[in-house]
Amino acid sequence: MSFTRRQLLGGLVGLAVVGFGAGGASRYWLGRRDSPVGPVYELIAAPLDLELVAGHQTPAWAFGGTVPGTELRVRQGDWLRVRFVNKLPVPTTIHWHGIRLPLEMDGVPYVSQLPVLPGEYFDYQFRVPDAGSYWYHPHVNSSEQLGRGLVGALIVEEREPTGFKHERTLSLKSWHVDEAGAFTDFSVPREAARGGTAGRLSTINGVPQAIIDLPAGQIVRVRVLNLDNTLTYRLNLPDAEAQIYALDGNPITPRPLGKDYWLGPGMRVCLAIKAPAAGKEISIRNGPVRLGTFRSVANNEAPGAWPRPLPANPIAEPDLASAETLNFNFEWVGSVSVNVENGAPPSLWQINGKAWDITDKTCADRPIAKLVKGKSYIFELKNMTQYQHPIHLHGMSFKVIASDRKAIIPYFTDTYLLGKNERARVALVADNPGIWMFHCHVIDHMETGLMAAIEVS
Ligand SMILES: [Cu+2]
Repeated sequence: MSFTRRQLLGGLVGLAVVGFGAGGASRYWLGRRDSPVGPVYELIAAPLDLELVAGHQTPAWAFGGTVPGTELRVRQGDWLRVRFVNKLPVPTTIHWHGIRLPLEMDGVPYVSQLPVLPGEYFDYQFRVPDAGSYWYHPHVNSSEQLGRGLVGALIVEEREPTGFKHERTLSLKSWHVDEAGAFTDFSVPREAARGGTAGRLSTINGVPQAIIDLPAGQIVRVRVLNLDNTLTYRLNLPDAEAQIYALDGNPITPRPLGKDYWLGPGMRVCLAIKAPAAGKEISIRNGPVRLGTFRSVANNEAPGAWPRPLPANPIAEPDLASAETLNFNFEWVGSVSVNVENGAPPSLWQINGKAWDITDKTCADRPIAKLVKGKSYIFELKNMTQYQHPIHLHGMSFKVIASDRKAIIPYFTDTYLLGKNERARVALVADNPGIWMFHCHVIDHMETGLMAAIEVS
């Protein structure tokens, strides 16, 4: 590493973390609101009473006054500039899931930046290299903060027209609420030791059983984002004409959606759907359970054509012949009683024999692997548990190349859903220096050990 944490934090304190009370906050503003190189957003996180259950209020937390949060849009290659204002009663950060960006913009507390305290703001500014569907969320007390609604879509538009004339974003999230809209526990140790604590009320864009209109006869780009803490959605659209155009932001050669697509927490799938005749409906389902409905609405346009494949993102191709192989074993070490008395989360999961402790600010000082900048690596991912884990890497995308469970058509992603007892191989070029979180995106698993840091220098 070319810096120590102390220097990093010292630099940031002076540079960008500025309390409102400091006076003249605007003089710290680095961008312009009419910036020619990309949009400038002011994004406020604040409490929001929400009617998820009819007739009842749920004390949610929200980005920009909505759940999911304000949909941020920026064009590929441009700068995204977000002044993030914390009006919550707790410290927080924003992590930009799937975006390849500099470490100091990555939103990991005590690694990228200090937590943004109540009443403070932080300016996030970075260039977005890849088009696709991404999302943003805190990386602090994630069970509660994501659980209360702090999730939102970040859409990076292609620089040239793609041929899609219509587009929808569907953010999936299930809420930990009871029949009266009150929050239930976001994390229960005995559930964290299994598949994770599931919410009970499924929503699309914050609405239970949402109805989404589509223009009849048109091909619609439908971005489906799993912003849930826990659930893997077995996404299916019975009888729909649907093609997959991109996985987790990165284009693939279009192929039919098929019977169902397993969309783990944090993952995204970009579909093209041919809307049926006016008045017809398509169920949006998780396995056999209906989450919502597409409804076709009459329109005057000529019938749409299937667009060509989306253009590839500029991700470096790993050199498999020279790549060094690193093994990562994901293990269950459940002992639910540990630590529960003192309020700390139990330690239930490990990567290569090490459990991450979210209460220990020094964990990132002990990276589980050190990669040489510019070199290619193959990660051999071995799931030694009976539960599936959506394995996510910050800062870099990787190419999925093999699995012992299914045929893989190699593709780039930031999150791979590693099945029960599955072994998979992914490859990458370590081209982004920093200390990057490598973790399961079942939030319960991440907060009870299944996280590590990988250093690139
Ligand atoms: Cu997991």
